[in-house]
Order: sequence, then structure tokens, then C-alpha cells
Amino acid sequence: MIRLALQTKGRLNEESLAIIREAGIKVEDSKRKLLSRASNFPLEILYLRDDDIPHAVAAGIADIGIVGENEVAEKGFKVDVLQKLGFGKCRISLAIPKGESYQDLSYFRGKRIATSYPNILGEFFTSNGINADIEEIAGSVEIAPAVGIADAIFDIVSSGGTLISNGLKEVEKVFYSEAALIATPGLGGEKGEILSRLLFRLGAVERSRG
Ligand code: PRT
Ligand code: ZN
Repeated sequence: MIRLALQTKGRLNEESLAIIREAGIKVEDSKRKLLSRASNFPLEILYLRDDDIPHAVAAGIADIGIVGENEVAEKGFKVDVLQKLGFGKCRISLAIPKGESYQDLSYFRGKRIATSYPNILGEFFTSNGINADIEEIAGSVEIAPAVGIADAIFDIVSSGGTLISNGLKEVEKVFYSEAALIATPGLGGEKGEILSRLLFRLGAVERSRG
């Protein structure tokens, strides 16, 4: 038996379940139980918040998981990224008030930047020699400039609509992400063998999706 961590609800939940089901594995959604067993494959699903999936997989609470690469990179836990899954695509970008003029990264020197991804941003600034004040905030990052608690933001963007409706413009695309299958490093034995079978099926789904 192998244990797969999926997001309970949210942007990745439906497509994660869809890919497992397309692989021919019969599983229940998270509405009934937070831990449930597939009826025709040696797999059980543990439903978690996406933020908790990298740790759960690194610690072996789950053997594998489906989560955004952004969460894997931000949390920094040691997991193997086995396969990108082609959904949940987004980027994490720096954005500033739309009336500001922007030339290059030196704009951010000494500025306050609100984000839920302080580690990814901190590494990016360090490697580019930018000294800025990173303010970690949990939700509604995009309103931080309007309410005066930050000069700029570093947040997830997909269509860009949220930035526009908050009077912001995207000036640097820093990190590209999509959903990925991750695993506890060094899974072997029976679990390793089940994982190979699962990867084979996911490969077939990917080929049939084109
Ligand atoms: O409850 P839980 O903690 O599990 O979920 P969550 O609320 O933390 O995450 P959720 O469900 O919003 O997102 C899960 C994952 O989906 C993220 O970690 C990304 O990997 C991926 N993803 C893909 C996105 C987006 N696209 C996205 N557009 N996550 C968030 N957004 C948000 C973004 O934060 C911003 O507020 O959507 C807004 C921007 O969208 P646009 O289209 O207006 O640019
Ligand atoms: Zn989350």
C-alpha cells in the first residue's frame, strides 16, 4: 500500500483526482473521508492543505503527493520531484503600482515587499544583490500596496486579472510552477514497486492527453 497526499479542496483538488481516476484508479473525493482507500489499486489518499503536503511527504506521513512546485520550493523540505503534471500552472511575480515607472530590479532596493513566499523571494534577491524588506503575510497579498503596508508584492499570477483589478502591474516573472508528483526520497521495496506501476499509468495518461 502506498499513501498519496492530495489537496482537500482548492485549485489543485479536482485535477489531482481527475489524473488519478484517468489512470484507472477508483478513489473517493474528500467530501466523505480525509483518508480513503482506492478499491482497485494498492493506494490510499490522505487529504491535506496544500501547504502541509511537502512536509507530510518529506516526513513519510505520506509516501507521495501532488502539490504545486511553488510550495515545494518555498518549504524547502527534502522530497523527490518525480513528474510535472501539466496543470495548476502559474508563476510567482513581482508587481508594483501601475503608475510607477520601472527599469530594472534595482527598483526594489530598500522597498517593502509583501509576500507569502519569503524564501523564494529572499533567494532571488540575494542572488541578484538586492537588499529589500520582505514582509511575510498570509493572505490577500495584492491589497498590501493599496493599504500602505508594502510598496510592492511578490505573488502568484495566472491570468493577471487580480493584479489589474488591484491597480498593480507585473514587472518580473521570477518562478514558474505547475502541479507535480513528489515522493519521499528513497522509496523502495513494495512501495517502490507500487510507485513504478503508478508512474507507468500516469505516463499513459500524459500520452493520451497529448
Ligand atoms: O486551502 P489550501 O491551503 O489547501 O489552499 P490555498 O488557498 O493555499 O491554495 P489554492 O487552492 O489557492 O492554490 C493551490 C495551488 O494552485 C497554488 O499553490 C499554485 O501552485 C496553484 N495555482 C495556480 C494558483 C493559481 N494558479 C492562482 N491563480 N494559486 C493561486 N492563485 C491565486 C493567486 O494567489 C492570486 O490571488 O489566484 C490569484 C491570481 O490569479 P489571476 O488569474 O487573477 O492572475
Ligand atoms: Zn495553502
